[in-house]
Amino acid sequence: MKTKILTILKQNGGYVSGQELCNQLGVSRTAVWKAVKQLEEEGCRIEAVRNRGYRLMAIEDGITQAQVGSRLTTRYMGRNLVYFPETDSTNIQIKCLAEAGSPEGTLVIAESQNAGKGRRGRSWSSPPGCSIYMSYLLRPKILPFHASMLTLLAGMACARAIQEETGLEVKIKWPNDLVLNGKKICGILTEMNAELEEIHYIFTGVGINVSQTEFPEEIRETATSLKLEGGENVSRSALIAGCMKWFEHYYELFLLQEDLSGLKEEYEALLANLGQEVMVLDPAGAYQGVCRGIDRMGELLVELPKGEIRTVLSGEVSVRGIYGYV
Ligand code: BT5
Repeated sequence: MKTKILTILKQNGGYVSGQELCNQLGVSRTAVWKAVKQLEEEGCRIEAVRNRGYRLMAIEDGITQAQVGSRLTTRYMGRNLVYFPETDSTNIQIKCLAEAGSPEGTLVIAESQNAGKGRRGRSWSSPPGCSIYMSYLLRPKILPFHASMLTLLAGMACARAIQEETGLEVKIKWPNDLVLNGKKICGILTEMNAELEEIHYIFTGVGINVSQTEFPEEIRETATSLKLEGGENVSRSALIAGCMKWFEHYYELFLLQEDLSGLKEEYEALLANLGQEVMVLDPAGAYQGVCRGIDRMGELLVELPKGEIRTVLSGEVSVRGIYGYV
C-alpha cells in the first residue's frame, strides 16, 4: 500500500485528498494515515493539509520498497520486493525466498550488508547509505551450463542503467565487473540451485558503488564510485528501477534463443578491452592475446599472436588488460 500511495502522490504532484486515496486503494482513512506516517519515517516529506489532503514535498534518496516500487516500469522484475535496512547478504536472503517459493523477478535490496559476498569466498565491502546491494531471483527453463550468460545480461543491464542515469561511459570487464576509468564500480555474483539437466532457481547479486568518497585500504587502488567519477546526485532508487527495466528487456531477448546471438553486438559495444591486448590468467598457464568480443554463448574470444582464436570460459579464468586491473 505504501508503494501505491507514493506512486499516486508522485503522479499527481499536488494535493490528493484522503478520501480519494481511500477510494483508490479500498482501505480506511486510518490505514492511509498510518501508511503516510511510515513513508515519512522512510524519508518522504509529505504535507497533510486539512480539507485538501496529502502532498509529496520531497523524497530522500532511500531504497525502501515504496521508493523503488514507485519507480518500477517492469512487468515482473522487482515487483515482489523485499527491503532490509541491514542484512548478512542479499544473496543469502534471496536464496531463502527462492526456497520458500517466491516468484521469478523477486528482488531483495539492502541498505547495508555485514557479510557481503564476492566470488570464491571473497567479500564485498558494503557500508550503508552510499551504495546498492541487491539480488534478484530467476526461474528460467534453460540448461544449467547456459546459466553463466545471465551474469553477462546483468552486466549489460546495469551498464545501460548507469549510462542512462548518469551519462557516464561505464564498461563491462568480462564476465562480471563494471568499470569506469580503469576502476571497479560494480560487481556481479550469480549463483544457482540446479541438477545436471535442470535449474531449480538462479539468483544474481549486484553491488554498485554510488556515492562512496573513500574505500577500505585493500581496494583503494581498484575501486571507485559513480560520485567519484562525476556522477553527481545519482538516485539509487532510479538506478535500481533502471537495472530492472533493462534486465527484463535483455532477459526476454535471451530467452527467445537461449543464447546471446541477438545481443552480441550490443554487448561488445559495452565491452572493455575490445580490440586490445589482454592477459588471460588461466590456471593451466597465463597467455596473452587480443580481445575479439564474445561468441553467442558468452565466451570471450581471444586472438593469439599466430591468429588462432581461443574461447575463454568464465569460471576460474580471470582476464585483464596488460596494464593493470582492467
Ligand atoms: C564480485 O566478486 O565482484 C561480486 C560482488 C557481488 C556483490 C553483490 S552485493 C549484493 C549481493 N549480495 C552479496 O552478498 N553479493 C552480491 P569478485 O569478482 O570476487 O570481487 C570481489 C573483490 O572485489 C574483493 O576481493 C575486493 O578486492 C573487491 N571489492 C570488494 N568490495 C568492493 C567494492 N565495494 N567495490 C569495488 N571492489 C570491491
